[in-house]
Amino acid sequence: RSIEAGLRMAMQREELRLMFQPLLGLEENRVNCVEALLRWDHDDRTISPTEFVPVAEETGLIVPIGEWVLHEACRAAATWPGDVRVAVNLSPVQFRHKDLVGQVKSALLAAGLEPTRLELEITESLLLTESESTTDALHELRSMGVRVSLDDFGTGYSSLSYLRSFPFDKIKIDRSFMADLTTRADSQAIIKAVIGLGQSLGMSTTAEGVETEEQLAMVREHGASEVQGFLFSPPLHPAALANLLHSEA
Ligand code: G
Ligand code: G
Ligand code: MN
Ligand code: NA
Repeated sequence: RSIEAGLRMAMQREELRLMFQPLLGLEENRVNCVEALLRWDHDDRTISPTEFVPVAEETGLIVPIGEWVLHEACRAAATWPGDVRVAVNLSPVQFRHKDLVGQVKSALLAAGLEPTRLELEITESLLLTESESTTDALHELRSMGVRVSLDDFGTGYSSLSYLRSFPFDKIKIDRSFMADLTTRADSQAIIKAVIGLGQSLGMSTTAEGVETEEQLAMVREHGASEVQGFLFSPPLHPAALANLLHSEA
């Protein structure tokens, strides 16, 4: 397929880049964490990861691409002021590669970044294929000080059992729950319950997809730790993100 052929060349042609979306910590009222989001500039357009990550996963290209993302994200975070963390999305396929832990270590070392400034976001689908080596890798990363977040929470199967399978640092509540938050009592009840669940388990909670003041007020009232969404900021170019962080510092 043409996506596959193009993707094989994308790295050497330097067509991949990262955008950075800041997350607002509600207690501190500042940016504690920034999510790295991959983009592919190809043939005069920018292709979203929802289009090419599945192809990259099928072909195994996600392993070198994911390694590039780790290095690039850590390198950027090392230039940010203060102790702002960077969050990197990991594909389940990267866990099947035996040296994921080594890749993470070398990205941190090359950038001179403390492990505590890296968060790894994994989805429930990773744990669907859960094997001992996956949880071993997660435990090893976490013992180094790297944080681990459960991304898109609430969209997969048997979500609750995943919370028992690994001590996540953070639960990111899928943005589909945000869409009708202000009009549907059931969405409100679910958000409130998930935030409470996070609190009882000692996990922080991020509300994704916050686009309106009403949604912000509601998740704040229910005690979410952090918000992510277009209301606070869309994904930014690296220089714009650096400016925002320097203006806060
Ligand atoms: O930024 P955007 O909304 O287009 O991202 C769409 C999806 O792609 C999200 O689910 C996000 O988690 C995923 N994604 C973004 N960057 C990366 C990346 O570097 N690696 C992987 N595996 N997924 C990513
Ligand atoms: O699956 P993941 O949470 O990693 O996806 C992050 C994606 O969500 C990014 O591609 C980003 O562009 C998108 N996103 C971030 N904030 C908002 C928002 O407020 N509304 C919507 N619809 N998408 C958002
Ligand atoms: Mn994510
Ligand atoms: Na998400």
